[in-house]
Amino acid sequence: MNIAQATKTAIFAGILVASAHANATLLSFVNGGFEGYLGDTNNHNSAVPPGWTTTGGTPDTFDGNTNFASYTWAPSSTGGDFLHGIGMQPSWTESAQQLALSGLEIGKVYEISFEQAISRSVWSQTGGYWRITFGAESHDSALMAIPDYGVFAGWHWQTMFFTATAESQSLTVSAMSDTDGLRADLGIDSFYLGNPGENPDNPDNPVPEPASLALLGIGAIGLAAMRRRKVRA
Ligand SMILES: [Ca+2]
Ligand SMILES: [Ca+2]
Repeated sequence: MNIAQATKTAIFAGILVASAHANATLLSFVNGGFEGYLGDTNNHNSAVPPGWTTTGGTPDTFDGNTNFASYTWAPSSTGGDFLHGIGMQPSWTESAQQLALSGLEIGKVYEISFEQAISRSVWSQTGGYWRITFGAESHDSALMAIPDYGVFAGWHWQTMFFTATAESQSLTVSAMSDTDGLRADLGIDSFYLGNPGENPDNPDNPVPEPASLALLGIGAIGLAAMRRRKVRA
């Protein structure tokens, strides 16, 4: 293992610890940052990062510097690697999955948020979007138009809400093209699954002011005191 790989591994270990902490109620969801792949990211490597499983086609792990075959990308807001998928329906769908995520509360609403991007390689032909399936529910992200060669149109946040219908559900991200028979090359990164409004990286989520956080704390203490009084009564 060289120094770059050792550094990557160390960073990834830190991310795993951090994400396990952030998702205490979703212990089995890991690696929304798509980090930890140690191979060549400037290639169609047909490799998904740790925690993810390929369920269709050959999704790849890329990073902001991936530029073979005229691809143009840039790092997402959280950086590092990301997942690349090709959509060319109906014959070819690249998708990745996390199977049987446990610790869900039936009837509870969960936020799924992520950043998405599109690039134009020598093979790309059209625009596309990500289809996110969590349990029995599916949502499509906003459509991205194909950019010109050499142009990167940016990473764009998407926020979706899903209601759990089981304590254990599978999560699948599928690359979709906007036109049958034409190919779209898509990226996805910064994937979050958890309580609504609590993704610290999602700029669409309001960040509570320190003052209101303090008020919430006081409120919680007050509620706890009321409960104690009720128990005594
Ligand atoms: Ca990443
Ligand atoms: Ca591939």
